[in-house]
Amino acid sequence: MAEQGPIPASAEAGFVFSMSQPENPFIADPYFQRALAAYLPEDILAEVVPAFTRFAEATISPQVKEWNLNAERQQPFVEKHNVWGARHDVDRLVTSEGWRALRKWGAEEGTVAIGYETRYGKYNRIVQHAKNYLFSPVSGLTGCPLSMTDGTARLLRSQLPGLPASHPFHETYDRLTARTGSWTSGQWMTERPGGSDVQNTETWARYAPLSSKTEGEHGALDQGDYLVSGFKFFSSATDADVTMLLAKTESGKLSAFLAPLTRTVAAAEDGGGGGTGKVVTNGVRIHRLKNKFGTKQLPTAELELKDMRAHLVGPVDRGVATISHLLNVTRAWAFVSSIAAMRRGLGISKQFAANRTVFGYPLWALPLHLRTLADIEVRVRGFTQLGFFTVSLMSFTENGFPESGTLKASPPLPDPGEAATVVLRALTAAAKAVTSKNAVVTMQECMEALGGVGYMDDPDEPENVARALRDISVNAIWEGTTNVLSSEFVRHVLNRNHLEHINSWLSKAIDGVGNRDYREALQASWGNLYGRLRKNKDYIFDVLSVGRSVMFSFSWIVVGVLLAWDAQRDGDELAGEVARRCILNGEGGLREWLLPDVGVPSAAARFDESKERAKW
Ligand code: UCC
Ligand code: FAD
Repeated sequence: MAEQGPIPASAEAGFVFSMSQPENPFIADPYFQRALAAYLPEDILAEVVPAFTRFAEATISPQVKEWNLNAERQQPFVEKHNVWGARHDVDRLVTSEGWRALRKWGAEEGTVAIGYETRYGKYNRIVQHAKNYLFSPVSGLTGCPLSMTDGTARLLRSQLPGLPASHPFHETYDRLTARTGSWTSGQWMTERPGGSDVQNTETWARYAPLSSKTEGEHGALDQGDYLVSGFKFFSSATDADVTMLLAKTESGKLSAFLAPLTRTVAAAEDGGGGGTGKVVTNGVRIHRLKNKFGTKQLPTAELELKDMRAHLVGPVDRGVATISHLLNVTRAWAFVSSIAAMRRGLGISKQFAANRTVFGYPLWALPLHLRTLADIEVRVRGFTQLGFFTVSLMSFTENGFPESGTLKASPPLPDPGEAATVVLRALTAAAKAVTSKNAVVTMQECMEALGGVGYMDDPDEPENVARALRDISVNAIWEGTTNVLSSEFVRHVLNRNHLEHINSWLSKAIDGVGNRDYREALQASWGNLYGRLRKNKDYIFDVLSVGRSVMFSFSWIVVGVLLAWDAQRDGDELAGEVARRCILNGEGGLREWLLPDVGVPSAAARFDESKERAKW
């Protein structure tokens, strides 16, 4: 009898790859812990580390997984009419139970509230965004409405001083910042003629105060003095309680408004029709929900507005300046979520590389694959520093700067006041743009690192890199595209004395870098960029044409400085190697957008084959 050969594989038999169970994402992320230790004082760190460990454990619980799967499987839809064909008083946007549960959980866990509570004092934004970093990858995109809620709260807080206690903004602010029974807010800016250039807005607001006022569903918020009509092309918080929006007034200029999405009919407007007290739409009709590449859990809609009763926020004709308070907050959420996604993608790729065998070697042991992952590690560490430095500055500009010496390991901060505000605005735009753009490239690399399985888009798979790539791609578009933020960056940096404020801070930070090679490389790069910006200050159009390179070069230099400070704080060997690769080799990804002759002074040497080939 012939000897039986190996059993051929079948669907039931043969090799099946298996990934290990996800680990607690806080424990499995030592670099994030290291970064937090630089930006938080010891007493707060001691309190939040156990809390974050518990929260991170919850993020991988079966319950949270189920909510995410449910949000992914049951996409939102709208019921507009009853069976007889009559339009409902309020369009019924139906979202999944999982999506609603995730949003409620996020609010209760304080992803918005921590930024307004006093518990962490000056450091509240850092703790808040550290929590968001853990929440974001499992948030089912509920970070989107929560971020806009945060932004609206920040904006309203700036308006509260001087308003009587009975003014509805007080209650709205309290609701937006509450952990339970909280409201969410939308942000309606984008219209068909343009979302980057909001001056093209076709929505108008007419001053039409009510003759007598009856408090409604949202208290006095229901009784705004303006009636707003128009068409909003993108609304991601279609099921919000309230929204901030832009509209033109009589002057033809933009103003900012706050309105509830539903309201109670007041006696003054009912005209004896028996409708007083009835809850109706506040003039909002859902035209349709969008079909999107990703973010499918999120109910993004086109909205028709007809006589939406709204309150003016901030001075009339100052709509963009007013709503920019909101924009800067949501942009921070965007970059934190981009950084978190990259770290999660890299974690999955590393886990896969540890378990997969190719050509007789474990995947991680192949130098080219290892280099690919190491490059991402440099990038993620750099962006973690950039993101949390920016968030720290946001926290301190809002709450006051720490006493000198409290943060022993933190890089130098700009001076409080105007200098800090100028640096913060530059960093917020740059961090949002560069991390979001890099997140797209990085998630694609993480997908490729898993081979064909990386491309699978199985809704039941929680570690679904394909979905993460689809979802994260939007970060480079919403809240300002890469080029729009580059333009915002250039215009801001070249405005008045802003470049000098930035130079004072950055030069001080670079001068404090102990390693001579790093310091000289950074001085050369920044000296070059600063000199070119100063020389071309009056040629803004020319600088705008290379705005993307300017912003990426600046970001690369800041990332290098922050990594150098990270390395020198305790001489950690790995941190030193990451700083070296970033500063001297330009590794980590930012180099792709550098202005020629600005970045990576040693790059020229790298192409001097006789010197460098042996080191590759
Ligand atoms: O996409 C959206 C929501 C999606 C959900 C978000 C989720 C995020 C996190 C998710 C986590 C999972 S809402 C739509 C977002 N749309 C945008 O971001 C618009 C993009 N376009 C721009 O940013 C443009 O640069 C504009 C609209 C700001 C430019 O408009 P203008 O009309 O040209 O205005 P100016 O001249 O640039 O600015 C007018 C004033 C100036 O002040 P003054 O008059 O005193 O000189 C500016 O300095 O506003 C000031 N200003 C700012 N101030 C403008 N931008 C800022 C800023 N960022 N910070 C402070
Ligand atoms: P455009 O402004 O037409 O831009 C087209 C191209 O022109 C872009 O590549 C842009 O970079 C480029 N461009 C524009 N200006 C310049 C310039 N000065 N220099 C160089 N290049 C330039 N908006 C809201 O208001 N609320 C929401 O809730 C909301 N949710 C969204 C959800 C999703 C899923 C998406 C995809 C978008 C959402 N948006 C929302 C809209 C988003 O903010 C806009 O799409 C974005 O701001 C870009 O505007 P636009 O689509 O009009 O593109």
